[in-house]
Amino acid sequence: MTLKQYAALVEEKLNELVPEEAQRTPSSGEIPWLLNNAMRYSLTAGGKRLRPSMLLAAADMLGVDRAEAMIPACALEMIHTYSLIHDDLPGMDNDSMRRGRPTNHVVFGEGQAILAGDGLLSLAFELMLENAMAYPAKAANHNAAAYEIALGAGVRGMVGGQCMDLYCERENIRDEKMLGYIHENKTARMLISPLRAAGRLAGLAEDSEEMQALTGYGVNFGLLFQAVDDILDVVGDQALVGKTLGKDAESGKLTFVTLYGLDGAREKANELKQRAQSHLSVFGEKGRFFETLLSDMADRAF
Ligand code: GRG
Repeated sequence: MTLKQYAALVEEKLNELVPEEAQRTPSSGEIPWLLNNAMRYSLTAGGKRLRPSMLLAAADMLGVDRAEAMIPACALEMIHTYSLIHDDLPGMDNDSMRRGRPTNHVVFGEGQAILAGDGLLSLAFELMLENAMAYPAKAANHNAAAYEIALGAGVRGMVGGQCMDLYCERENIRDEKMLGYIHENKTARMLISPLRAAGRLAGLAEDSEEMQALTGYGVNFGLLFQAVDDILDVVGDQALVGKTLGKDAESGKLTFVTLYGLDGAREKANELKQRAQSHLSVFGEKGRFFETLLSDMADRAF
């Protein structure tokens, strides 16, 4: 299976989980149409579905039933979409384009956009807990998978990283160690958690060779993803990337490029690619999806 094929499965399930609703006064227990449609607006705006596809591909690689992995995968995409909606708000990155469309707050207003983000975040956990209850014999694995996703998304992960990112931008702090913390948490943790969540669904022990390899690949792939994002902000084509470019330099943001220069950032990207690659040997042929993903990601920076 390719990334496109996994993404198509995710797309179909997301459409089923959050279908378009007509305007009417909500009955108790229903999602109000406005909240539903604001969540759906960003959720179905055509992202790459990278995180859920990684979860499904890792689940396949580890022999987990794909039907069991589908809800954690979609939940991860909901959390990622919430983070994009909130990141684009005037109080954060203040952006008007995302996934090739006007941002959520431009269309629905700031208050509703905040709620659309809150809604996607809580719906993700509602669905994962419901899914865990649907597989009582494997509830421990499902809970552990949801725990990995909570860790990656939360105060010890993406939210923590975003907090320090905002702080450094406002205080004009440019320090390599802080940059490492921000990238690892704001970006990489949401790319590590799909792999670790799949490992948990498969019942892997923390100290197993596979879990360590999944984590090692995820850390390096996640940092590579950020390095590529930073490089594309300088040399990318806005129509292809689907968001406003050139903002990092304008805002004095701490990035791989502002810290190491363009050539230095490309060198780092190459190192990260090699390191991620080194963790795949344990999976042999079954790791092919992740090998291709790595090359495709790295190639975007050169
Ligand atoms: C608001 C808690 C909170 C966190 C925001 C999303 C985010 C964290 C910051 C956005 C800044 C940024 C560009 C980070 C780089 C990593 C990233 C999340 C890129 C976008 O992800 P893609 O390329 O997007 O997977 P699509 O649209 O394809 O899903």
